[in-house]
Formats: sequence, C-alpha cells, structure tokens
Amino acid sequence: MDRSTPPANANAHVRKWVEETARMTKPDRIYWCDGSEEERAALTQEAVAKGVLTPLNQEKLPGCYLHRSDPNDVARVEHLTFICTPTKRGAGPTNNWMDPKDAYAKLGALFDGSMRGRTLYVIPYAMGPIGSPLAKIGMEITDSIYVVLNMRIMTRMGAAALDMLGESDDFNRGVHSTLDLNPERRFICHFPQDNTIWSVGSGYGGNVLLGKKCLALRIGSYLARTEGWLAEHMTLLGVESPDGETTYVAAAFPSACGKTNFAMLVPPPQFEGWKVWTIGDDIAWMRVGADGRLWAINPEAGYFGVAPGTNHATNPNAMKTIARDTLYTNVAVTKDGDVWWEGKDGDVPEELTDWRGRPWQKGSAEKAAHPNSRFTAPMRNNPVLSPRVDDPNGVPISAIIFGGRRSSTVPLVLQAFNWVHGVYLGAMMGSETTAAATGKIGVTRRDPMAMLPFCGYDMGDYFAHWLDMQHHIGVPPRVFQVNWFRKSPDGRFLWPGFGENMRVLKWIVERTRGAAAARETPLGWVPTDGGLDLSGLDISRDDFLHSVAVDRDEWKTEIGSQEELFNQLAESMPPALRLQRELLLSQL
Ligand code: OXD
Ligand code: MN
Repeated sequence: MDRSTPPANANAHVRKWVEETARMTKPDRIYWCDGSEEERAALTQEAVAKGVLTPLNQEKLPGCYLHRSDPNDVARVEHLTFICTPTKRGAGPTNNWMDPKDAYAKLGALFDGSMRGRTLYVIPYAMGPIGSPLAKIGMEITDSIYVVLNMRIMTRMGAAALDMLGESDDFNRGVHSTLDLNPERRFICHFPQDNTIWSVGSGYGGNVLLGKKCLALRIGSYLARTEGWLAEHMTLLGVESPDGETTYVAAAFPSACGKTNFAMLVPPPQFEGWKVWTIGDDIAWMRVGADGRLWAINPEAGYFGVAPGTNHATNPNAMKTIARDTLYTNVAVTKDGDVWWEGKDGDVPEELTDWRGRPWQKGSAEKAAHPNSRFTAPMRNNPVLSPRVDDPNGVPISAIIFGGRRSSTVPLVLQAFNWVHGVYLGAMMGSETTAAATGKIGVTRRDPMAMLPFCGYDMGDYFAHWLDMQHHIGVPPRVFQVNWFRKSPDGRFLWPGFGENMRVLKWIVERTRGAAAARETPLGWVPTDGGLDLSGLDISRDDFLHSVAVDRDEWKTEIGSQEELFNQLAESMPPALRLQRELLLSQL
C-alpha cells in the first residue's frame, strides 16, 4: 500500500497542516500511519535494521525490544519546557514562558529542513475511547520511528482516529523532530491557544510522545479550564468489595511515586473478595455527568512505566503486562537477552550489559539500568484491566486521593473535611523529587496536585478552577491525602506500602460509603486506633500510630513553608485557600 499519500479519510485541514509541516521540515519521504498490525511488524523490522531497537529474547519476552537512548536524553526536561501563552501571566510563575511569536520563530528555524534525509511520519491518534464525548483527537508529526511505535502502544492510533475526527478542524497539532539530540537545541513548547505542540531535540518519552504529558496534561488542563472539566495527573482504579460493588478512585502522585503500582495493586491474602481493577496509571480526564457525579476516562491505551523497583512482589500485574509486546528503554540486558534493572526479582546477575551498552559487573558502583528506565506496554496485557476501560462515558469517581513522597509530617491517610479543604490539601502537596525529571533527586518541593510540571496555565488560576468545580459537581467525590513514605526517626519506612496499601484503600472506600471509623484532627479525619484493617500485617502499634500521627510542631513548620508558594502565586492565589491556611494555623 502507498503510505506516502494521505488516506481517503484524512480531511482537508489535516492534509493542509501536513503539507505545511513538510514544507518546513523538508523530509525525504512522508508516511501516513494507519495503526495496523502489518504496519507495526514492518516498522519494527525497520527499526531493528536501523539499530533503533534490539530484539530481546523472543522466547522469554515475545514481541519485546530494547531501545537505548542518548545518555544525555533520559528524562523530562522541565527547564526546557515552555508554555507559550500570549502573556506571561497566562503561563504563571511556575511555568517557563516564551512569547508564541518568538517560540514559533525559534523552533521554526530549528525545524527548517530538520527532516532532510528522514521520513516524516503522520500519526493520527485519539486520547480516550474512540467515539467518547470525553476523548480528543491529536495528530503527531515526527521523524522518529521509536515515537511511532511507542504512540501505537500509548494511544488509540491510526485510521480510527481519523474516522473519529471526520471533517473537523478540532485536533491537536503536534510536531516533533529529534534533530541531533543536542540539549542546546532542545525545546518542548506548548501553544494552548492554538492547540499546538512543538518539540525538538529530544527522543525521551515524556518530551516526545506528545499525546501524554503535552496534550493530555499541559494543553489538556488549559482546555479543561476553558471547557469546564478536569485534566489531571492521576491514576484511575476500581475497587471491588466482597459485596460485588466497585468504587472508582482517582489518585494524584508525582512522577515515579508508585502510581502504576497503585493502579495494579494486588490485595493481601487477608482481603478475600477485594479486587483492584486498573482504568489508568497516569492521567485522568474528568467531567461532570448528567447525574451530578464526576465521570472519568483514561485518555491513554498503554503504560509508560518506571522499570526499576518493579518485581513480582511490588507489582505482579505489571510483570505480567510487560512480559510481551513491550518496548524497553534504557534497562540493562542479561547474557541471554532478558531485561534487568535494580530491584527486579532474583539474584543480581554476575554480568550484564548496562543501559548504555557497556559491560557491567555485579558490585559495580554504577547502576546497570538507568533509574528512569522505562517500559512501554499495552494496557490490554494487564490481567486486572477494568472491563470499563473503553466505556465512552467513563466511570463515576467516589474518591480523589492526593499523595506525595514525604519522609515526615504527612500522615499515612487523612480525609479532608470538604471539597474546599480537599483542594487546599492537594494544592499544598509536597514531594521529594525523583529521577523522572532531570535535576537534583530527593529534595522536597511543592508539587500541587502532582501537576507542577504539567499545568498548562497559571497555577493559582488552576486552584480557582478546582474550587469553581464545586459549583458544578452536584455529588463531589470525597477527598483524601496519603503518604506511603513516612519514616521513623531511625530512617525506616513506617508503612510497608505496595499491596498493603489495600488497607488504606479499604478505609477510603468505606469512608465514601460512610462506614469506617475516623478521628478528627485539625488537618482532617484519620483512622482511629483500630480503625484500619491491619489483620495479618506485621507492624508494631507504635509504628502504626506514628504513621497516622499529626504532629503540631511539624505542621507549624509545614504551614510556614507553604508561604513560598503563596508568595510565588500572590497574583492569582484564591482567597479561599489563604483562609484554609489561616484556619489551620489558628487551630494548631
Ligand atoms: C511519567 C512522568 O512519565 O510523570 O508519567 O514523568
Ligand atoms: Mn506521570
């Protein structure tokens, strides 16, 4: 089949934009993707021939391939990510801003002829179930075959997306070129008013799979505010209780803080009859339904997850999901072509090829896999994929959870008093930084609602939008805060985490049904002594009580440290959140 000419279902707006982009980037060839299985096979073969992908052991890992990225291109680059709104105020003080005219000129110069000698791939894709009123269409133009193969896993890609678009002009226009991967010529620019993304100089997932962070979160959050819905950095899961009822929960955690593990959680053996179903592991789009409840979809179709630490104990369902049809990026490889990373099951192999392709020996001071090494796997492989994942209406959300990585101060779980108080807790979320973005790891920074790197407009306006949603959601979800990472004074984690988080989830589900016991603190409701189901868990009463404790001195310090965000967002911080803070201070 001829792939160089537009397919019959490509509308005039799409054709015109592809022509314009080709005039700018000057590729040797154009290839229109249709998302078919034959296409996957042919492009995979080509990627292998070009050395972009290396086949892994096909007996152990059927359909799995390895990609090694340039060592200077292994994570999101927040300092090179820009929101290009007409005014700086539109992007707000927590985003980098570039004037749209300047950004188009600067990146236009870089795009000029950037695809000479290369193929320009046109990727039509849908974020969300095809035909869903909550879904959106994007088109990504890229010169990277790796991007095409990843987008095929991460989105509903190909002919169906063009069909869904029909004759409409309403699609996200994403242009990506890897250039020469020079960090000096790397920019990820978002133009919310134009529903456009231009990304140059990187090949890393978060910078180049434009449906994910760029469209579903940065542009998505802008569209959500304009159109009256929510685009959030949240995992989505269904919790089935022994009575057969399923409660849907959305949970925001910063990057690399366990969203994928939480979404695929396997309850401990004592929790017979409880089951967790995955809707999504990273992003939730939520709209108010006719019934006044908040309804959510997962706009993605795959998981772009962090490999290190993933094993049969921490996430058995992920291990099954990534055993086939998976693209691995920057993991280590064993002698027999299996994958390996720090924290995988079993003994550390004596010898490996590390993520850069160099020989590696057990005991080496260097990590074998990059700390932000990733798997890209289709959600269809997930044994606990929710049967509701393709429901065009989404699922009704009963609880929203905000969680950070905090070694002190924040209790294991607490329930907000009401929506506004919940927005305050989410807005003030802090977390210790991880390897998902370049920069120093382990420093606590405010990461409001886990959206700091992903909010496409002013953060204070974003809080105001959340507060405003109260007037539209007739039946608001209950709001909770969790922290799996609190430590004892001698540096131990107080809570075992992973599957045991089911105990907290059960309390949350029961609270949404008005059932579980709770104790009021100035900060919100926490489980009573005995209120959390700890049956069969090896945890001392002291550790448990410490994990849920609200320490007034720690909280006075915490509230003091919120000052910085209030000052930074002075122009736009909603007064309702100032009031919440003052109320809390007076109670402490
Ligand atoms: C991700 C991230 O890849 O948050 O999901 O960095
Ligand atoms: Mn994420």
